[in-house]
Amino acid sequence: MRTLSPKTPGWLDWYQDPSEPTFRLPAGAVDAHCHVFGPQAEFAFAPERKYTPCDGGKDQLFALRDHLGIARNVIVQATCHGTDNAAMLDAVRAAGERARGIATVAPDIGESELRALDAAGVRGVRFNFVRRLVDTSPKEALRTIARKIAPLGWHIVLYFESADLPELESFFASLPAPLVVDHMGRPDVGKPVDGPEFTRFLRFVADNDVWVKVTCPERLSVTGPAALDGERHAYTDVVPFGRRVVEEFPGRVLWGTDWPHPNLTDHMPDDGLLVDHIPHVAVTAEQRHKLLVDNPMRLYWPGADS
Ligand code: 0GY
Repeated sequence: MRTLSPKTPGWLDWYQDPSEPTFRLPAGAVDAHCHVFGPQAEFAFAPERKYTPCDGGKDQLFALRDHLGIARNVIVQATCHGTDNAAMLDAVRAAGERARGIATVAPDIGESELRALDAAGVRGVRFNFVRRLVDTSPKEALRTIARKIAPLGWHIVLYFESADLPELESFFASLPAPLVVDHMGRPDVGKPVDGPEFTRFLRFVADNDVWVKVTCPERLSVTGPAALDGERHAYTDVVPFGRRVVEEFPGRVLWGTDWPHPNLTDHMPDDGLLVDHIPHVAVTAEQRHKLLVDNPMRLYWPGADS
């Protein structure tokens, strides 16, 4: 029997028994950014991974989906599984039409393998530039992947630190597929929302018709999960950033839980509280319907009824 690797020291496991959100998600709401970790006994983690997480398999993801009132998931390949998409694909298949996938692939991937991924429900690839997660992100290799996936109508999910956008922006703009940015481009929320860094990000989004995931307040926040005035209102320092993106690009924003929340070191979010963050960033019913239903359906389930 294979020996299982121990979790990374200090690893925080996902939140047990998340609270019931006060905000009721609209029918058909999509969690457009979540992962599965293993379970390790069934799906080995990649040798080149930068962390070894707790298990967070499909059954636990689907239980959270049902608890929060989510209709569908987009399951994004996590770096701990490298280019072995088996755990993600198993989860997407098991969910039937209720999930889509984002894969990580190598540049030498063949057309038949890409078509098999498409048939299984994959709709994009993820390019990761976060140095603590990947050793390298060679642009020529990524360009090759982009050229191969574009004919399938897939998109490219970009994960990068805000400080790296100036260096990466022209490369991103040259890619031949729609772009989707994780976690609002990871702004430094200690800086002003009107400051040069976030303004540059918003211009990049506008100029290139980029989609933005309004995700991970728990990852970006400095003030943290402390409730405001006893209300279920956490991560308040992230609100102006999320609100700005939703106001400027109402038709190209997506929301997600980021469950099982890899690599958080100070606290693990109550996923119920993350749902209650939504009405603070999408303040009208129309904005919320676009964010949670119309936009992800257009990108991941075009033509389907929500
Ligand atoms: C996220 C964030 C992180 C990790 C990954 O694939 C991953 O390992 O995405 C992170 O550590 O910032 O998007 O879930």
